[in-house]
Amino acid sequence: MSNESLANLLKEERRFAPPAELAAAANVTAEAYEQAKADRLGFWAEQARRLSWETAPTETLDWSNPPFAKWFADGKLNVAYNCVDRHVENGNGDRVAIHFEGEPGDTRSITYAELQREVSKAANALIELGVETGDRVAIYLPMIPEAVIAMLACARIGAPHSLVFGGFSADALATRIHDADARVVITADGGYRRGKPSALKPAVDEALTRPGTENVRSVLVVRRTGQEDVAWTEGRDVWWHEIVERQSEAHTPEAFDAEHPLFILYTSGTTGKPKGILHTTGGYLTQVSYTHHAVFDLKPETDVFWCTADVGWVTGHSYIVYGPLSNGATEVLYEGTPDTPHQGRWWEIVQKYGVTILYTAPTAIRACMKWGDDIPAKFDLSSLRVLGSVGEPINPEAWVWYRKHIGADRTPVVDTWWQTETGGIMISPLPGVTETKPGSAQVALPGIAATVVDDDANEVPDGSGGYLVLTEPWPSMLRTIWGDDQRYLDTYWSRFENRYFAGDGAKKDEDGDIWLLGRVDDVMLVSGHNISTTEVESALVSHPKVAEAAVVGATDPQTTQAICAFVILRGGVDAEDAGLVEELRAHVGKQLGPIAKPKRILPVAELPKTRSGKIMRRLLRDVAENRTLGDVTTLTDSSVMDLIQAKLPAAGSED
Ligand code: 6R9
Repeated sequence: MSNESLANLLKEERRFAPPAELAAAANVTAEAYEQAKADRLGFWAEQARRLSWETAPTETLDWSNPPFAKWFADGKLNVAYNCVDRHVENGNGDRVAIHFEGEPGDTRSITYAELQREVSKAANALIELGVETGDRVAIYLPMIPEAVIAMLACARIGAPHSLVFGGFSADALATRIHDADARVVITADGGYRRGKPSALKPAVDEALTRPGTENVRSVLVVRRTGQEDVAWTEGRDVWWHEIVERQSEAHTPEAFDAEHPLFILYTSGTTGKPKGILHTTGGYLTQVSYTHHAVFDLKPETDVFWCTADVGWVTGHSYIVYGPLSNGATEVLYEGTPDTPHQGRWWEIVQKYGVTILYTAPTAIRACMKWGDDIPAKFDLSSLRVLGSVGEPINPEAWVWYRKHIGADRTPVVDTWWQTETGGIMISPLPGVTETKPGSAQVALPGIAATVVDDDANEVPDGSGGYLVLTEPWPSMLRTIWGDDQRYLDTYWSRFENRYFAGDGAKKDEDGDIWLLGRVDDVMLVSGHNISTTEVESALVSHPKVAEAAVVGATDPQTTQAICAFVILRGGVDAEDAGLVEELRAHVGKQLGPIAKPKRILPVAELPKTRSGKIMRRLLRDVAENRTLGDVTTLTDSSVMDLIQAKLPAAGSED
């Protein structure tokens, strides 16, 4: 997109200084940037001292065989000890670790002392099931405390876990079990979603009939919904309450090498089989612990933290489990959807637990905007002091709404950019330091080196766009793709020499602040101009009649690609209104220039999204180009695509 349209986009730019009170007591100040700049490795070595090591590392980074990094390689530690036991030993056993809120309204508050007992019992149960250090354990659970307990139990015994979203199909589960060669699966009879129990165990049973899953010896089943008709394979299936409850509450954690595998997490990518992203122990825990402390300004004695992500997404791993618990936080874990049983459920939870820090995704913020300002206004949200966003570029409209209607125009909003592959937050404002700009993730954190380059790997000047790259290794970086070093090299390190290419387009504004522009695979080419989907979407949702938008480039004989927009309208707007499409096209034209006007605009009721809220543009491209739909196994709700296709008669007629 031209610099002129960037200038347009930034024209309405507002800035928000950190609240004085927060800045005065902030965990991290501007000095951290200086310190890290002067001695990056020394800075990370210091952050590693946040953790309790059985053997303190003397080495920081071993980059002798790039891009295969080793961090803190001669150190030894136990992740579960760091997330649980040490807080009990420090006298904080009575502090609540997790306030669990089930969707039906059942609750359970678990202190650090209880968590230590639960994790120890679960670790002992896994050992009884024959799980040894290094064995992989697949976890396919709803958002219940046992998910966190199971992850920590695996970490405690050095068995890497592989979480699979509860919403994924038996096929997706089987592929992941096979690729990781998992030996045990931990699941539940079901979980609650949208007011109803939704079964999980049948998908496990089906997955385990597929070739490649034969090495699964045991299936450990949590009873959550109490559904009566749970099929049972004797000798393989074990109830959690039967085996875990009878275990000893004592388990001595063993220290593992800093580079011992902690977990594998699959990302679907755009094509091909899912990539098993491998994270290890010491570097990962150092960075998630530090970033959670720095970006959210967590004060463990007084804050109540809530990350609304699913534990099956990397955000749940790093900012429900390992970051907050390593910092001794008190946090909320909520099982269900934001609109069950009513659209104020989240705000009711914030009020009930006095949540002070909320971390969520732009898609959820836009849904709340669509439901109306009056809903959060009914609740007391005055406890909130920091708001975070993750998962997609947040359009300035949603950012401002979030700050105003959830944060009382007072709280900083931190837009955090990172990936499954990066393990922890990489680019984000610091709430006590940065003057925030709606829509921009702004600056690399202390100790992180990110920039924007052109096709030839040259750093672009301020005010221009290109590709986001990371120029130095970081502690929580992926170590490889499980079982496929070559794919690791090809996917991330081959586009630019010695630089990690994140796959995202980005631009630097006149101040050098970074604006994320979406996946480069999604960039559209219209009559010789590169146009980012993010910018057109952002322009569309800045129109008062549009709640959400997804934009794709569809092959077009005249212009190479034509911009095709799918929009969800705000409540009360008539989709049949004859002038609507023209009005929206004109609005985009005015904001970004005539070249960015969508050729087609289609009002729809829903958009296809992954469970982490990312729009699956690939599927919309299939629709816009009249193709059979590709892989839908990672879609939250596959019926959405039928609805969209039905709206598009030309495209829907194919199969
Ligand atoms: C944590 C997570 C990674 C991709 C990433 C980018 C997008 C995430 C973002 C963002 C703009 C942000 N993304 N956070 N884009 N601003 N604050 O989302 O991991 O699911 O692996 O996705 O998500 O495109 O490359 P993951």
